[in-house]
Amino acid sequence: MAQHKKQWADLATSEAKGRAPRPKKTPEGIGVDPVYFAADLPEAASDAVPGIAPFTRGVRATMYTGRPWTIRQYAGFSTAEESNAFYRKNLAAGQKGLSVAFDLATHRGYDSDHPRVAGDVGKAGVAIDSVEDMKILFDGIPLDKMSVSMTMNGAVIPVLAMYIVAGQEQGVDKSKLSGTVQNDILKEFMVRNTYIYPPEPSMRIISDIIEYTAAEMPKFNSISISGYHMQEAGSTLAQELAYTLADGMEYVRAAMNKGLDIDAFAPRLSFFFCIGMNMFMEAAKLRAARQMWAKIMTDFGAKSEKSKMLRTHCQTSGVSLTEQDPYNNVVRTTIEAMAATLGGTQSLHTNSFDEAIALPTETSARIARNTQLILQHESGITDVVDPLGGSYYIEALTADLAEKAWELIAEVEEMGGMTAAVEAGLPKMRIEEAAAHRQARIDKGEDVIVGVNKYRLEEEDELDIREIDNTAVRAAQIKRINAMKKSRNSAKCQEALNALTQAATDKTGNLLELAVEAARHRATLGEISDAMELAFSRHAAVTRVISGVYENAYAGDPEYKTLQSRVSEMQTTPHVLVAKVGQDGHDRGAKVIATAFADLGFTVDLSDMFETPTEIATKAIKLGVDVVGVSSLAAGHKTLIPEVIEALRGAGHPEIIVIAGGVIPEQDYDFLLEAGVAQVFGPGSNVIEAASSVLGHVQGLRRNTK
Ligand code: MLC
Ligand code: 5AD
Repeated sequence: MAQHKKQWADLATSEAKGRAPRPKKTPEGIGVDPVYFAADLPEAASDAVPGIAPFTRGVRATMYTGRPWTIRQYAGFSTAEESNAFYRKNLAAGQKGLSVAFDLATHRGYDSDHPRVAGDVGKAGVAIDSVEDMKILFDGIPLDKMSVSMTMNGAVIPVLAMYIVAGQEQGVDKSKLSGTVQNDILKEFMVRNTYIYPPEPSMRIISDIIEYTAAEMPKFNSISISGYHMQEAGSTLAQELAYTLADGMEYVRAAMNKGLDIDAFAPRLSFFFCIGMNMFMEAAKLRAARQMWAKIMTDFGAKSEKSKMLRTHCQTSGVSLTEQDPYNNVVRTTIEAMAATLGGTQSLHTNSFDEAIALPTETSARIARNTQLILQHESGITDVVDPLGGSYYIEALTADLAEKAWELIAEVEEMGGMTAAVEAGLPKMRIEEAAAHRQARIDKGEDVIVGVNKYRLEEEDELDIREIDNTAVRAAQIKRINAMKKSRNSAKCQEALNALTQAATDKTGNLLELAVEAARHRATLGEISDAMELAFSRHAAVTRVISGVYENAYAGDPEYKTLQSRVSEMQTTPHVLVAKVGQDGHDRGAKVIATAFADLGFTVDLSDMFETPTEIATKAIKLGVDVVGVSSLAAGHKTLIPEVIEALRGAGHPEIIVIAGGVIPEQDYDFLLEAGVAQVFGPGSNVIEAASSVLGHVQGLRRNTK
């Protein structure tokens, strides 16, 4: 066999005029050879059977030949009425399962009338304040037939409680409900940021939910252990794989520590991965994940085959899509959807092509859905189980990725498991480093993104986008909350809330069971969250800026050097506050900007998460910054950024420059500029160029104030 390799290497070297072929090093640290041979097949590959542990080739013997994957499009916006109408239309057009996107106020445990969330209500998902909203959301959708996924982690107790009650009031007992709740808090602390309580009580919430659903809801998946958001935050695929499985191990331990039998709950643990543009590596990742989880569960003592099955949902990667030349995104999403299905996913969301600009419209959602329908009905992907099985390359990659991921898992385990590692900030730091490296490669043109750093259009066409009238949604929600509070039995409601606080304090009882009672008595989502907050408190994360990545990536680059000198020649160092406002937890961009600017010599402060516009303005003034750079990725920019400017002006500091960055449609640029924003940086902005323009603004400011 070695002889084949040698034969090929000689031929390839002469074809390449004497240059010996070399492996390509991936961000995961895996060397990918230009060609693979039978000798590269790992030993286990030839014995693998679909439907038999370790399930490398799939969790089912028949896979898609028996039943295709579930087309499950994640969606939600505005009010329950509007989202319900959207769901019904999508189901009529071929979607098979539901997946609810809640707004950020709901995620963070605030009712729509809470002053902190004025800019977030109904924006990035649907606003749900009580059982009444939940019933409207599923009106006309039989919950005993439809499997429903709910992406909820922070306010998971009230949301699941309201879902259970909405089912009961629809005539469906909880034992008949099928679906999934995300309920994965560890990755929230790492990357997604919609936590409410500190890690320890949050872990209790998870084990209470696993306990309750294992006993009462046999068809319901108690958790969706998610790597998706790690990749979106910039992780490598090995990191995504490793930290997701390590999170899973931690949840299994938490449930076992409660005295639960592993085979009673493990069959209903489910997973969720991101599928980006590295097509073969992504398919290999899903194969490696199944193989590794089967081993992990066997080592934990699981006996049932079902406990060893890693069943997963996948979503194509949002961060891989571009604002520029956005129809290219249809192609990207198709490639990613192929990787997910060739890798054997159970359920899939395909992103819409307007992803980098706004929430999907009817049209963009239709194309996203049809991408899956075309794969299922026209491509032949469903005809054969594990079509990639036996490929020299895929099988070798599966083994290589698993090896890398085992190393990272070992590192976490040495720290005492994922809760300890998360508290120490290790995985977060590793992911942030990987994110900064990736951005630097894009900025330098080493990683090509068509239409962004190569083949860029001179002029872009305008797109129709979905706009949400956030003020109207909020007013409607407040009206319904008030009406409900008037008609409920307040004493009963309060009693149920008190019982919840008591159980949270005493570490007794099951929080979900008690919350079901409170929800039935029309306690709101905010009230149920507050009842637990009294015992648990609210978590505040520590923000940190890593350094050196840009400096190293640009070592020896003359333009970078010039920019650094321009910064250092300023009489006083330019000072920037990189800020997140409102409940938007997407902080990859803010972190990357902070890192890059700090490396260039700016003084950089990073705001805490979830601050109000007034709090940001106050902080900026106190720090004496030149610039506030607001990063907005959850559609709150038109409300929240002007409020920052107003607050600065109101406090007598109109000179502080405000810059906006993030997912901001071109259509909104003029509005923001008129409101006083100095410059807007959309998706695909080159970070070094942005730094140069910001420096220009600061130089202008200094000239004016001389
Ligand atoms: C499947 N079945 C088969 C079969 N294939 N039966 C016979 N032959 C075959 N070949 C059976 C299954 O056993 C199951 O029944 C039923 O059919 C459904 O199949 P499934 O494979 O379990 O699919 P599904 O119900 O869709 O469940 C998939 C899942 C689940 C297990 C991954 O957890 C899920 O739907 N997750 C979705 C998560 C999600 O949408 N998240 C969105 C996140 S968005 P039975 O009886 O065994 O159950 C996000 C973005 C953000 O997070 O905001 O940040
Ligand atoms: N509707 C549809 N898709 C959404 N996403 C987030 N919120 C919504 C929503 N309300 C998708 C985007 C994003 C990923 C986290 O989920 O693709 O990148």
